[in-house]
Amino acid sequence: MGGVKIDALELRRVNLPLVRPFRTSLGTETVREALVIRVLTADGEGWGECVAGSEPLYSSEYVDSAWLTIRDHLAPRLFAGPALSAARVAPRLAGIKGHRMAKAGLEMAVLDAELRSAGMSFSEFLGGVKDAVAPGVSVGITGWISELVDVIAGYLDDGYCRVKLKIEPGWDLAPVRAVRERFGDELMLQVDANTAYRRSDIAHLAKLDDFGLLLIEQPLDEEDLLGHAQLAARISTPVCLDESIVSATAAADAISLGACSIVNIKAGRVGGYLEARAIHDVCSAHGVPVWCGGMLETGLGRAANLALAALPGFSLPGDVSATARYYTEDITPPFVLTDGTIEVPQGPGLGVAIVTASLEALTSQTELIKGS
Ligand code: NPQ
Ligand code: MG
Repeated sequence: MGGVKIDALELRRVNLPLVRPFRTSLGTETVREALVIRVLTADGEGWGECVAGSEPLYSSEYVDSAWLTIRDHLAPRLFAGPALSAARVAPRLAGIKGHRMAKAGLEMAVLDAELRSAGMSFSEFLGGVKDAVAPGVSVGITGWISELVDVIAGYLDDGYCRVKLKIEPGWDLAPVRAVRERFGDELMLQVDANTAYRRSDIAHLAKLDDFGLLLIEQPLDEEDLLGHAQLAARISTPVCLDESIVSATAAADAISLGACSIVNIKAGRVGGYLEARAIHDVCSAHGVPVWCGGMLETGLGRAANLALAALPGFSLPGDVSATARYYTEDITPPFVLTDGTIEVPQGPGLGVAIVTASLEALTSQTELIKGS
C-alpha cells in the first residue's frame, strides 16, 4: 500500500433507468443519474462513484455540484504532491469545506486503484468478517396500499429478509398496519421518513410503537438532533439517524445526546469508506448497532457497500439490495440474491469488472481532467 501517482481523472455522467419509479418523501425518481469517477495511474486505474443525486433533495450536493467541485477544487489538490494513499485523500482535501459525496467518490477511486495494485479486496482492507450478507429492501411509497403489499410480497419471494417502508405524513400508520396484517409480526420491518416530520408530530409518531418496528429512520430535519433526542425519549421504537450523521464526530455526538440508538452508515454521506469505518468503530464502542444504507448505487458502489456491510458491527440488514431491485442494465455484472444472501466481492479492489459496452451506452457526458 505505497500509494498511487494520479495522472488523470475521468468523470462520467451515467443514466440508469429504474425498474420501477422510486418514491420517497423527497420526490420520485425514474432514472438514476450517477457520477462515475475513474482515476488513471502510472500502473493502472481505479473506479469510484459519487452518490449525489441529480437534484439537491436528499443532500445539498447533486451531480452537477459534485462535478464542478471535483474538477475545479478537489482534482487540482489530488494532482499536487507525490504518490497518494487513500488514507491521505481526506487530509489532502480537508481545506475544502463540505462536499463529502464528491470527496467520497474520489477516495473510493483512489482506494480501488491502490488495492488493485496491492492485490487486496475492499473487504479485507476494511476488516470484513463475512463472505456474504443478507440484504433488506427499501420500498417506495405507492399509490395504493394494495400495490404496496403486492410489491413487498414479490421482494419476500425474492428472498429479502427485512423490509423498509418509506413514510411521510399521510402515508405512515395505515401502510405499516396493512403490512403487519398481511405479513405478520415476524417480518423484520422498519420505516424511513427522510426528514418529513416536525417536532410537533411526536405524538403522532408515537402511534407507530404499536407495530413492533425495528427502527424509525430520520423522522426529523437533519440538523434537529435535539428534536430526535426528545422524540427518542417519548417513543419506544428505536430512533435511527441517516442524513444527520455526516461524520464520526456527528455519530458520537448524536449517541451521547440520546438522539439515536442505531446508525445508518453511507460512505458517500460521510466523505468516504474510511470515515464510514470510523463510524462503525465509534458505534461499536458505544454498543450501537449499525447497518449499511443505500443510494441506488451502480455496481461500483454496490460492491463497496457489500464489503462495508461485511464488518462485524453491521448487525442489522442493510439497504444493499441485488442489482435487479433497481436496474435491468448496470455498468458491472449484476449482484444476485441467492438463498437470501449476496456474496461479498473478494477480488482485488472493488472486485468487479466494468461492462464497457454498457458503460458507453449509458454515459451521457465525459470529461477528462489531466494532472500537470
Ligand atoms: C435513504 N435510500 O435511505 C435513501 C434515500 C434516497 C435506498 O432508501 C436518488 C439517489 C434518489 C439517491 C432517493 C434508500 C434517492 C436516493 C432516496 C436516496 O434515505
Ligand atoms: Mg434514509
